[in-house]
Amino acid sequence: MNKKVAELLNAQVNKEFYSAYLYLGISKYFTQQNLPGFASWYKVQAEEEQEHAMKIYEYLLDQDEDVTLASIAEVKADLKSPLEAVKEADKHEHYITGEIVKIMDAAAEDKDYRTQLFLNWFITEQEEEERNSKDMVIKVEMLGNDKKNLYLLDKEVGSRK
Ligand code: OFO
Repeated sequence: MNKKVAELLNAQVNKEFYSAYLYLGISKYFTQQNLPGFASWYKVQAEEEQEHAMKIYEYLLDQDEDVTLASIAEVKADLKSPLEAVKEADKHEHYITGEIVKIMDAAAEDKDYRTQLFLNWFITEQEEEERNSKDMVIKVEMLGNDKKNLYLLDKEVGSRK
């Protein structure tokens, strides 16, 4: 594998673990706000992000590449409202999509078809995650100002397995 592609994939392992960390932070915020449905939704999301990290980790090892397990950045814990929390997640998903595209570009430049095929899964996944995070922002924007509506929304959101 081309060195640049391997480095970008390595860095992405870290970014996916950071995503898990970020979502755990958001889940914690919602737990502390007594909104267990949202807390559970973001905890499930944190678990999914760990799976994404492991997918890339395993792919690198399968290709006989090394994996650097660098430290994961701290998550700043100063969320001030449910809307800010869901917007933070939405912004992050767009950032991650951009990072996946960068790796795809590097793999395409190197005619690394195997990595492009591998990354297709992530492109599809990001499309779904951007849609989900945007939906969440729209719902909280519409209903989040009213305590009763937020309570009902929390019940709905909490049904995610
Ligand atoms: Fe890793 O799926 Fe979004 O960020």
